[in-house]
Amino acid sequence: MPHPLTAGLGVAALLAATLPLGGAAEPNYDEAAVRPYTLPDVLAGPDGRPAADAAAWRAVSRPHQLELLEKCVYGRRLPAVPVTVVGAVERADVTLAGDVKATRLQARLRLGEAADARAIDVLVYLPPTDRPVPVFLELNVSGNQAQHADPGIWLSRAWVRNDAAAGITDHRATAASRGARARRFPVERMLARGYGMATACCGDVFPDRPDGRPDSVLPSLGRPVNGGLPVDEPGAIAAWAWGLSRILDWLVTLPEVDATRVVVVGHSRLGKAALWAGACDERFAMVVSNESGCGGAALERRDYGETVAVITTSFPHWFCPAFAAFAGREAELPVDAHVTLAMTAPRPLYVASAIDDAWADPRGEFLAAVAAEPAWRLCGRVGLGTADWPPVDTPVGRTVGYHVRRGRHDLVEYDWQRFADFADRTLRGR
Ligand code: GTR
Repeated sequence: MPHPLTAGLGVAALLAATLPLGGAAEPNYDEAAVRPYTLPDVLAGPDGRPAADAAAWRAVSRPHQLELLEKCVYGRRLPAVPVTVVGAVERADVTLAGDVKATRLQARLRLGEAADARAIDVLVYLPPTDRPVPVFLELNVSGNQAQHADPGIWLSRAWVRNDAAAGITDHRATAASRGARARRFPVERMLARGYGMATACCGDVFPDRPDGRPDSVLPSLGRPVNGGLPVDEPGAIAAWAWGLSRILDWLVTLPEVDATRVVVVGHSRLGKAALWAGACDERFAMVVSNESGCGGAALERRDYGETVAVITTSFPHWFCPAFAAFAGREAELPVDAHVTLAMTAPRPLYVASAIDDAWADPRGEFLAAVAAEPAWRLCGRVGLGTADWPPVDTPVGRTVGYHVRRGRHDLVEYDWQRFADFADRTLRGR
């Protein structure tokens, strides 16, 4: 049954019906003031009854829950299109810092066959090996050239957010931004652990601004860009997730890549996209959310940190229009973040928080992972396996991993090392 808030109403009516706050209320940071809440059953099928076994979860409950997420949060899934390499894949043997040998691949992928199909530049580093390697795939915000100081990386052509410190002005990548974000993308250390690293700029798929839709992939997929959008119309997060799947289409054709062990990882807004990519595309063998917060791994019903009202006001282009209608009425959402997380089951999922990142609600991210446990249990696995929020810098979990790192909102070496530890154990049996 369609949810009353998403059935038959126009966006204008929905939004008009949804201004209980008189603007966005101040976010709550007081643990004692968190109102009690009840989460929807993560295993429920359309009749409200929980799946009794893994087969019923797969056949009935999971598709139902996925559809609720489409309708209320991220928008309808976008169809796959043929992906072609523009020109040729550029392959180079490079020596990185610390005398680390690597193969660097760069490719411009054309996404689809429409006249207005868009292209995305993908950068891949692989360790020297004669066997296919598992690869971490991450979208970036500032262009591939910002991910590493390697002067051979193509300068991004995407619209990127201005970052004066990184030499990005006028929304265009410049040589001054080379390596500006390298701290967040430790290629040498991950290669040393036997993993490939792949990245592409989210701006190639959907420029991250409220009016980015006409310059995104969406018109080439026949999606509307102007006027009243359908309430379940996909936004930037859905487009980024779709872009991750199209990159995967190409990655799995590379002989050096282990197609059964591609991990999708994302930080913050791109952590939300990584979760949705993993939900929509089960070819991703493992999913990593780093501090994805509201609209990602953090429970919406827990009124702590960023709220639906704030996020849909600041970033009206990220979610489907229906999501904004739940501002101030999160209890009416038929899903919550635990359902988003459960979409990864029975595959391995890692959720990472940072203790000073109150905006993303670290505890709410942990509690969502706890509440997602039944999905793994039904599939015969242990998910997180604990309901006790661990101390800082103390990873926990089995098929679902979790840590809360000391420090602020960021993606640092500590996080990557834990992702690699978890992938070693869950994907490589080490
Ligand atoms: C914030 C936003 C968060 C998170 C963050 C980021 O402004 O409110 O939900 O996405 O940006 O992406 O760094």
